[in-house]
Amino acid sequence: MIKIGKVLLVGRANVGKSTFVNNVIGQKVAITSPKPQTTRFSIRALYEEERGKIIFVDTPGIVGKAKDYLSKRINEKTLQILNESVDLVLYMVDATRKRDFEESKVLGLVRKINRPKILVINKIDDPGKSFLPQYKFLEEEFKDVFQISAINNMHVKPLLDKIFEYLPEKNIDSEELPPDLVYPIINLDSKIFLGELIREKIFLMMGEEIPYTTTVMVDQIAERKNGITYIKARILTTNDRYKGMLIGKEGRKIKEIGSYARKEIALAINKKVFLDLNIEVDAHWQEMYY
Ligand SMILES: Nc1nc2c(ncn2[C@@H]2O[C@H](COP(=O)(O)OP(=O)(O)OP(=O)(O)O)[C@@H](O)[C@H]2O)c(=O)[nH]1
Ligand SMILES: [Mg+2]
Repeated sequence: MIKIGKVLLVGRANVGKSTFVNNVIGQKVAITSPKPQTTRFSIRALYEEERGKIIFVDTPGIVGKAKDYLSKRINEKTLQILNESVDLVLYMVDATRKRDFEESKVLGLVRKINRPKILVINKIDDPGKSFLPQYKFLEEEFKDVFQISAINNMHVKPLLDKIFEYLPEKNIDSEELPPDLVYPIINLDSKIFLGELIREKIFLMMGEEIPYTTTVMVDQIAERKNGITYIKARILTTNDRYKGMLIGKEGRKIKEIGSYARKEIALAINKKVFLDLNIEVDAHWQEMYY
């Protein structure tokens, strides 16, 4: 018998949910960036150790006022995930940000989830910008409260101990793992994961609004005879102006994005990579995929 269960991460955008999951697992399974709603769909990833298995369900951050179509759809989809049956909920808040109506909205949603919950106050490594006192009142409502720094793995171990306390004991053989787990190992089927790695670079390297006009489609991954892994991908954006900005002066921007992504992929698979990256205008990709 081992402990095994599903743990759902909920919180507003940018609190550090994906950073937490990556650092606990010890590998990048979800992309992260300083921009809100970097995560666009739920990501299931497996943490394994001698005590058992935790299936973390990372979710897109909930935004207070979803203005555009994409953001609205992401919010709607996230609300559906909150109804999923899980063993435990981690409600993550960001100590470096003021508590505002958005946080109240998320708290309202968390209250409706009828499962055991742990309050996780993240980013306590940044005392200069601490709004910790604003979250103090939540300690009455949540029996278990952990102050952590997901980025530095600070105080994460006691939180993991507590998570395991909540998980049920099961017979491993009878327990099926979800089929849609993200494995950070890149192979010929890793189109979605590779697309995410490229999309992350757009979030990190482009100005405010551009990332929200884009998605990335990986069309082909092939092992070439010369030992090079060939990856063909397209960045979709919604109009020509954005396309121009993504290309940049003399094609510099797209080159930078491609080179950053290629280096990370090459390092991950320990092979030479050729990334054939193009930009396409498709005014309707959001309705197609979300
Ligand atoms: N100082 C500090 N920054 C952190 C910490 N955890 C995450 N961050 C930063 O916060 C930003 C958002 O992190 P993400 O992990 O992408 O946040 P998220 O909650 O998954 O965001 P969405 O997917 O947009 O909902 C990134 O720039 C992270 O580097 C932390 O413990 N301390
Ligand atoms: Mg995220």
